[in-house]
Amino acid sequence: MTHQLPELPYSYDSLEPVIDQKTMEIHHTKHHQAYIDKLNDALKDNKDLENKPLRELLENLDNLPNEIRTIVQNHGGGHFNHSLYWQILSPNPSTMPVSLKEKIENDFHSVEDFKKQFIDSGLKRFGSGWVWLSIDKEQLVVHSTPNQDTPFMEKKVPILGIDLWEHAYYLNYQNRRQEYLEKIFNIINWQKVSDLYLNI
Ligand code: MN3
Repeated sequence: MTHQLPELPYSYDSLEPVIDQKTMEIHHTKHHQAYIDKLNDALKDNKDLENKPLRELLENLDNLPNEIRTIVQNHGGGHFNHSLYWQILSPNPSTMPVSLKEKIENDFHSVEDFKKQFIDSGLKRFGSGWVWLSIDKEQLVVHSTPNQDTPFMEKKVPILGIDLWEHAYYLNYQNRRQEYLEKIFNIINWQKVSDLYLNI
């Protein structure tokens, strides 16, 4: 079983004006597909690894053969991170379910404080990477990772991740990463984030 590009649960133009159609189409069919192709290529001579769930590979990078470890970290990470990103966006964003809201208020004082910390963390990530809301033991935490590194590398489990690579926002926002991060809060699928939180 090789890894495949997941279908989006909405059309490429449906996240406009926050994310434009062309960005979505190139991001999904070119960038995400390229991570999958390179991941599959790295695993093709190792049937055991090819059949393992992606998360298991990413949680145990140290166990991989030296010659493919970095490829799986970069391209397997890219596949995982983008698959999560598509899921937690929505053209019809839901309100935040109560249990998640209470957990955020408990761990960040308020939803507004969480958003501020999240945007700040995204702005402080130098170069390309991701900003996350993850579970660290029992605690919700905001953090960022470089490149396509996943929170699993820090023993954290992500429930919300935003792509900070310029390919995710450059056509609309150019150098305005802050505006992209602020606007993207209008299209978060909080029901999905909550499902991930409850099923951790
Ligand atoms: Mn990307």
